[in-house]
Amino acid sequence: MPAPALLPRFRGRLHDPRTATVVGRLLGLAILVCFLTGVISHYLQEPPTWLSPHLPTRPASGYRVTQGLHVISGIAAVPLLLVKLWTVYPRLFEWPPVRSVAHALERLTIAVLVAATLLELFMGLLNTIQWYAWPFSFREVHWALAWVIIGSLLLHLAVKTPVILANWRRMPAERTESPESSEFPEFREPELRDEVDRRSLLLGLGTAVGAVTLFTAGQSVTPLKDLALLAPRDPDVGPQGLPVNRTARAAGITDDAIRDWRLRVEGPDPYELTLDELRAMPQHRVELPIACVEGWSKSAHWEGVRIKDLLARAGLPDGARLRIVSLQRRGGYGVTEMDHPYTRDDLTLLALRLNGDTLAPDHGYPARIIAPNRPGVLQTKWVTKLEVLT
Ligand SMILES: Nc1nc2c(c(=O)[nH]1)N[C@H]1C(S)=C(S)[C@@H](COP(=O)(O)O)O[C@H]1N2
Ligand SMILES: [Mo]
Repeated sequence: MPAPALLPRFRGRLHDPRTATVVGRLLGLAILVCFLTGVISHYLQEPPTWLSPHLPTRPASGYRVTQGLHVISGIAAVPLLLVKLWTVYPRLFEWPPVRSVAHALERLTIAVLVAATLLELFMGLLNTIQWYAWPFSFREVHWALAWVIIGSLLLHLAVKTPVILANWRRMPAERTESPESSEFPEFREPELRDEVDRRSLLLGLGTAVGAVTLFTAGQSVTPLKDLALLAPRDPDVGPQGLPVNRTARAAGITDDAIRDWRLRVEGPDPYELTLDELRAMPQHRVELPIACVEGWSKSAHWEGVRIKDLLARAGLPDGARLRIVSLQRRGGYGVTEMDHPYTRDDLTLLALRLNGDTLAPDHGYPARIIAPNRPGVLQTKWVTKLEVLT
């Protein structure tokens, strides 16, 4: 069947399987890193019951690294995906559009893969600038789409294995040793010309990936912080040198609530403490990062009382599973849960001080949680009650 005259014809030489393979490999690597670090983030933030008693609290900065990588690889995937789509988009106009059932299914898989990946990256990017413009839960949809992407990607790779293998290595261009071919580029072998063009394309792509990475990675990679011109967050900007996601005012923390503040610990031997009584308990100093899911992170010095000591005082010397309740009355993350590995860890504090001073109101005054290898969203501020869960 001849193709309708209206269909565009493509003469550009980089819409070929070799270019698609080379770019696809890099994109695949970015997606793999993004997926694995995303799985880690998901399970640290919302562990299923069977996993929650086994979460590792070391390395203490683990989440800072994995979530930093998650956002870095996601951002790098944007130019990679755009170039990959440019390389293969003439396939959209293939004729006939469907050759067999298998071919129809293959095209459908690719449609799902492309749509899901575009939406996933776009949602993620908006999340890093704290724009939750969705009528649905960001986290649930981001998580579900990740599996759609991995499933359709594996199918895509399986179908394309022969093409990928055939193009994995550069074809040695079969030279016909004629003297003109080396002196006059226009007489060179077509394969050789393509290789030169492909190198230019990859150089441009590499520059784009390098630039977006270099100009954003500094929000979590401290040595690059002065280059983070495109990063939504400057890790240095905020009270006590630390960014703030939700301010005390936004969380509805009133002066009255703070004036009457007590810490209540509910366990076998429940008790209440005033701030002065808490300050009279043994204080410990730790250096731990706040690592936000949105990709910024910053290390700080915290001082306060070990959660372990507070639980021992309530008759639970080995730690316990906790519900942590904050003064916050509206919005998410006012109530969080913390399992054994964290509550018995020496580094997990109910922090009263940050970088040498009393906590700023926006950082959770009078008291907040700080724990190792823990997503920022679970480092609860304005804590007022610790409830033992059984
Ligand atoms: N009660 C409460 N605690 C909270 C939040 C919140 O919204 N409410 N935000 C969390 C998030 S998303 C992050 S990244 C950290 C930020 O801590 P910081 O503002 O002290 O830097 O606090 C966490 N603690
Ligand atoms: Mo966060």
